[in-house]
Amino acid sequence: MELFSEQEAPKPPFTVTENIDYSWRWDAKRHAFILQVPQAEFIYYQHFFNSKVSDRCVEYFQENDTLPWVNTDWRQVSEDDFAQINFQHIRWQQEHMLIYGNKVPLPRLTAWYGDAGTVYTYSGITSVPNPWNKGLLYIKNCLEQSSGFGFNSVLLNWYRDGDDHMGWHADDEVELGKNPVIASVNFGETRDFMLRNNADHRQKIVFSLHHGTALIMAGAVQHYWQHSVPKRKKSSGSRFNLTFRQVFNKTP
Ligand SMILES: O=C(O)CCC(=O)C(=O)O
Repeated sequence: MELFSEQEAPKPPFTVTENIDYSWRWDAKRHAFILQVPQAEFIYYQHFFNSKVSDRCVEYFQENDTLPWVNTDWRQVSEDDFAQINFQHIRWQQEHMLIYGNKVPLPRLTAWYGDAGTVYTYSGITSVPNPWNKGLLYIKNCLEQSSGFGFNSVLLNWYRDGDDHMGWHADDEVELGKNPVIASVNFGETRDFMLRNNADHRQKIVFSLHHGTALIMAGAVQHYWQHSVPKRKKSSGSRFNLTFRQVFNKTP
């Protein structure tokens, strides 16, 4: 090791199209990249959880009384069979949405957890919270301690393979307040998380979210930017994404 060598700042692990007026810095204290773009700030922890914790989370989310979590091709499990499986920790649901009057399954599995009363409605689906469990509280506490933000609920998304995805949208539901802070953590397969500016859809940001990453979205991002997780044919395994949120108008 060279004496007095300067520590090199890590390279930014995201791509931003040239037409965006942006700046970024490495926050050595938080061990995170801070990316600033018009009307939004992102805090990106490239290694938020180590591989031991991240691997355990992948296992924890799938533990059940019917199928092994390592080799199961979840895509092949029918909706009816899936509904019979008793997951030990997470109450996964196959939700449906209405498209032109037809009921179609969401292209992923979901679960909603939170403090009592944190009812959340998105894509016409109203979710009543499951009570917190040990694993989710552990993740929530880690995020709260590192970021200084507080959260009272979490939406879990299970992308079984590269066909599962999430279309362009913003988390701008009224119950999340004016400028919601949303913290996303990621386990399993790497998938791209994309943002585009509402004005022309030509300004784009891409975070490649791998096992153990955390990404916090803050500022007015939900009013000026949409995000999505596109299909990726080459991705064959499961990815778990958890977005921690603060729901304000709790129902009694
Ligand atoms: O899976 C992701 O990274 C994004 C999830 C998301 O957009 C959402 O829950 O609103």
